[in-house]
Amino acid sequence: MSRPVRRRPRTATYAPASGVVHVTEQVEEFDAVIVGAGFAGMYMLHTLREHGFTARVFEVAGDVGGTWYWNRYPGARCDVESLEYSYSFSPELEQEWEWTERYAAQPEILRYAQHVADRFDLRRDIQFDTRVQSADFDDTVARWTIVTDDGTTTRSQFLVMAVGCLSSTNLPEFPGRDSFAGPSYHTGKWPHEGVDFTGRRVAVIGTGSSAVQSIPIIAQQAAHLTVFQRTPAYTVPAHNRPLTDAEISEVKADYQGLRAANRLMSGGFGARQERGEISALEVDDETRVAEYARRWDIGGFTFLGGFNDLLLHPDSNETAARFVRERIAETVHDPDTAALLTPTHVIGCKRLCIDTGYYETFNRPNVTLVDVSQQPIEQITPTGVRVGGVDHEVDAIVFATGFDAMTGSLLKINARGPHTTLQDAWEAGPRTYLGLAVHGLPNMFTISGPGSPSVLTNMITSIEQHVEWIRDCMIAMRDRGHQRIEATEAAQEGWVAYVNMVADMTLFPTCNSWYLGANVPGKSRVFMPLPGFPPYAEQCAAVAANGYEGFQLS
Ligand code: N01
Repeated sequence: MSRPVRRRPRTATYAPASGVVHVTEQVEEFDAVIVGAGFAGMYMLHTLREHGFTARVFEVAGDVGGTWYWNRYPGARCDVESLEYSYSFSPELEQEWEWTERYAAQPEILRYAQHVADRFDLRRDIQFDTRVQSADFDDTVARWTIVTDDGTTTRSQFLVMAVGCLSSTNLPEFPGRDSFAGPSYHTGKWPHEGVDFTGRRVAVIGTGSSAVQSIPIIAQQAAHLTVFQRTPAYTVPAHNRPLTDAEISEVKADYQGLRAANRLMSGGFGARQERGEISALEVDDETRVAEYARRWDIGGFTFLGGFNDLLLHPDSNETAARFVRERIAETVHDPDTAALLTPTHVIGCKRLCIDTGYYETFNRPNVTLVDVSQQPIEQITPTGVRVGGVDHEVDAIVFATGFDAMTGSLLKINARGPHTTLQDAWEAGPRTYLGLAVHGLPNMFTISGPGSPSVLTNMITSIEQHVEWIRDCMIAMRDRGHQRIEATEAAQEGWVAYVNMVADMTLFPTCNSWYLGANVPGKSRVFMPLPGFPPYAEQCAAVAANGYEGFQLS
């Protein structure tokens, strides 16, 4: 394993002037500074180096892995199958890595990221434990000046934001939150040494994917678990299991074929399950229910793949929603609890959860569900959580309250272009061209930025497509002697209108999801991801083929 870049002592030179000794810093300069060493930053670094560019990665965490470095809560695992949630850029890597389970757990995915870092000797160009604070673009020389929290200044031609879509935790300002006397945890910043809840009374606040995965495991450990639910989740069984040698061999025999097929899927994954090409309303009830039952038994996201209009037509969607509601009623013994767990919104409008024993957990005698949809959490007290005047006493609180998604981590960096800051440019919500660039911030790229398919896809498929597009753009600029690239305002406006138009054709904007920023009080409501990977990838390729249409190059 190579050694990571350490925080360096500043090298000082002495420049006497006017009889006074000044200290000036030697500033290191790179072709690109990359922010973040998750799957996006790691591949960006690797491919830039392979193509003769110099790059430095800054990463807040102590090692690679991004979301898989931080999200160590009990039960954390990927909801895209492990054979598909992996890099495709290296056939050797594909062949040598062995996944053990259908859905990989967090420790295994982190080991994979660490293996990639070792295999491609990435750590020598990554500076860990370092936060990028600000980045200023000097238009006279077309260079970014980047300041990190170790007080160091670095310069680069390009700034690549690989900060992740779900990396800035959302911890609501519950009244009295900091008065709680016991330990509290956020699922997205879980202690590395793990937490033992044995014999303790635990509160989990939230019922999104992180809660759905952790609740069944915490319930097995805790003396009592109280779940505070604002919106019930739709969740489909994972049917996780060990992978067999036969299925691994079958995929590895034509891995690139599977990758190519996945790139033709709307979400960039799932090509091994066939997709229904007709409306849910074109078949009779019996056929439809049989199809949902078949897919329920397979498990995972394929549940929503049986018909082609489940996220387009409310009546079609309702048929799938009804199927899940019936499973909840069948599974949960107490009718009041079952009713509370039953969602009424459009299924898939908030990200579908994939679970192992979630609804069954509410049959346990040590689990209580508290509805906070009508009466919000009133107060966190030193001894628990108060709702509607009732104190629920607990020894520990788990905030499974999600993330300031897609824009949170980008806006924490003070990025300043010649005439605007990113904060000002996005005051009314994120605006990008292709989800890759922002007018007013030249030579800056965002990997899986708002306005690109990103979180609606297998993230690694989207990351690879963006990384390769950015790399090819940098190569084209080098070949043509260009120093500066900026998305035009007109191209950006056109793209924002297009993303809104596509989103409005779907049912996605109909509920209060983090896709819309609705989970963070005060955040602008803009549907951030773009549905549909294949047409998007074609558009990006066409932009490049047409000489980076919509960008100004000089
Ligand atoms: O976060 P979430 P998450 N009072 O935003 C509730 C990915 N992921 O960390 O729905 C009370 O989904 C909130 O309630 P509501 C995946 O993309 C993937 O679970 O806003 N409750 C909600 O129930 C996922 O979608 C995997 O009404 C409050 C919960 O907290 C994304 O990350 C695993 C509240 C937050 O749910 C985020 O998932 C985990 C308040 N003030 C995560 N504020 C897999 O790969 C928020 N809530 C499987």
